[in-house]
Amino acid sequence: MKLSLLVCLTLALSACSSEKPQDPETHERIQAFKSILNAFEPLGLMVREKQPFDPIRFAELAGQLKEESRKPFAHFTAPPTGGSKSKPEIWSEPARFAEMRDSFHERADRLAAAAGKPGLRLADVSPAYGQLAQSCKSCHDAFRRTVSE
Ligand code: ASC
Repeated sequence: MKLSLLVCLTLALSACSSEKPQDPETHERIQAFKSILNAFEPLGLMVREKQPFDPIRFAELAGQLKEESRKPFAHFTAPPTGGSKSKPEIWSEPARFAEMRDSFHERADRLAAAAGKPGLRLADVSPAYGQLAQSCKSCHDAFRRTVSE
């Protein structure tokens, strides 16, 4: 009884949504962006002083973020057929997209380099973290929709 109610509700809600099923490349891309967040979020907690600053862990996470930061960009080969927030400008303005991608990678590299210094304090890395976060935001503002299509 409860299960059939849940099935009905799920079907009713999906009928309301115009979202198309996610294509395989979109799925890969989203997974890769989530792997970046797995490093970005705990770094942010330390930068915002919600968690104690642990320089060893900060450097590990910044190294992980640097490595993960490259991965989503292998999964932008073709415009999505569904379930994606990617704007068509990614494919119609590739030079502008590539510039933002490269800037993101430079900032991820700079954060990892800053985090690798001995005797690290929060003040040594928070500006580089802020610049990286700004890079995420600028690219999302330019190239990401607020809802999937
Ligand atoms: C996040 C998230 C983003 C970025 C961005 C940083 O946690 O999901 O898209 O940070 O807001 O400015």
